[in-house]
Amino acid sequence: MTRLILATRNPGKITELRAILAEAGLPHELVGTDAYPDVADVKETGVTFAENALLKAHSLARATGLPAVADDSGLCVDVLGGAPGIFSARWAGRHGDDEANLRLLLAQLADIADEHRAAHFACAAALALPDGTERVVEGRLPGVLRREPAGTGGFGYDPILQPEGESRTCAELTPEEKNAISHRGKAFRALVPVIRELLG
Ligand code: ITT
Repeated sequence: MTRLILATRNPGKITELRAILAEAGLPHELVGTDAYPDVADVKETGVTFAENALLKAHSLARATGLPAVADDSGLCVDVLGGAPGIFSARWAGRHGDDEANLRLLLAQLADIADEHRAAHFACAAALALPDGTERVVEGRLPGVLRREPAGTGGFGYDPILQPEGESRTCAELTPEEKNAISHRGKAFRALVPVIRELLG
C-alpha cells in the first residue's frame, strides 16, 4: 500500500482527508507530519495559496521520500481586494490568534453595508512526488460576513462567515455539514482523481 503524507499537525485535517480517500476507494495509508518528527516545518514564503501549498508539499516529499499533500487556506474579502488571504492566520499580528484576527476584521468592515460584505474561504491543495512531479487544485466556500460572531464550532473566521444559501454561520454547522461544503473538502475531493492518476 502506498503511504501518503499530509503536511499538517492538525488531526482534524488528517481525519477529513482520510475519510475522503476511503470514500473514493483509494487504498493509500495517510499519515501526518507528526509521523516524521525530524522533518522541519517549511517557511510559507509564497504569495498565493497555491504557491504555499506547493512549497510545503515539495519540501515534505523531498524530506520523506513519500508522495506529499499540503494545503493552504484563508479568508478572502471582496471589499478588501482578497485580504486577509494568505495573511489570514496572522491578520492581527500574532500567528493563530483567531479571536483577535476576527475582531480586527469586523472593526475594519464596520461601515460596510450588508450588500458589500461578500467573502469566501479559499483552499489550495497540492500533491508533490519525490521526483518533483506536482499538481495543485483549489476549492472555495462563498458567503457573506456577519456583523457579530455566532456559533461555537469550527475555528478561525467560522463564526462570521455565513455560507451562500445558509442562515447559519460556519461555526453553527456540524463538522459533517461544514466538510460537505467547505473549501478544504472541495479541494481535497478534487485531489482524488489526481492521486489516482499519479499514484494508481
Ligand atoms: P496548518 O497547521 O495545517 O498549516 P493552519 O491553521 O495554520 O493549519 P490554514 O492554512 O489551514 O492554517 O488556515 C490559515 C488561516 O485561515 C486559519 O488560521 C484561519 O484563520 C483561516 N481559515 C482557513 N480555513 C478556515 C476555516 O475552514 N474556517 C475558518 N477559518 C479558516
